[in-house]
Amino acid sequence: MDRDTLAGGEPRAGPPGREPVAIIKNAPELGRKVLPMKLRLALLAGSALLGGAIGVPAQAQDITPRAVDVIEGHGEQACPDGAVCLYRDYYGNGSADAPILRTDQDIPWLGDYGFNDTTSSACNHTPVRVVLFEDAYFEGSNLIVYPGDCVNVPEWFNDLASSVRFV
Ligand SMILES: [Ca+2]
Repeated sequence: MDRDTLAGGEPRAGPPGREPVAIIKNAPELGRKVLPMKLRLALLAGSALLGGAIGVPAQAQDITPRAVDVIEGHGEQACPDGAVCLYRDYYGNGSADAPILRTDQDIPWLGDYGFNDTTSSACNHTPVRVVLFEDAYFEGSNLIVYPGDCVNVPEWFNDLASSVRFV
């Protein structure tokens, strides 16, 4: 699975004033959280596309109402439209199921989801850039993942990400 492609992934300008989003840890509260408008639109667009598709893999359903979840899975198809997905292993976990963190919001501490210093590859299925940071609260060295990209993190960043922010 060589996903090292920029096809369809030209960097687009992110929303200029995206408000910080508080992380809410339990699922019932997540279900009530109001998403930023651009993300809501992206999720709606994704749902509409999926609604018209036949034979879409089960994993490709959108992740609403939960805004952050961790599943066992593999491959780009496990990352729904509107989400950024962090994979424990390279190449989207290869052909074996392994943990995937899926989010449509900033996460200042990936340890809240058991994903600290874990990420080896990532997919960005949102219209905005996301930045993975070496340290919690968006500090330290960082790596940009552009819209549409599914990439292995470089060796120097392997198992380092501790926070993620949409920009
Ligand atoms: Ca780290």
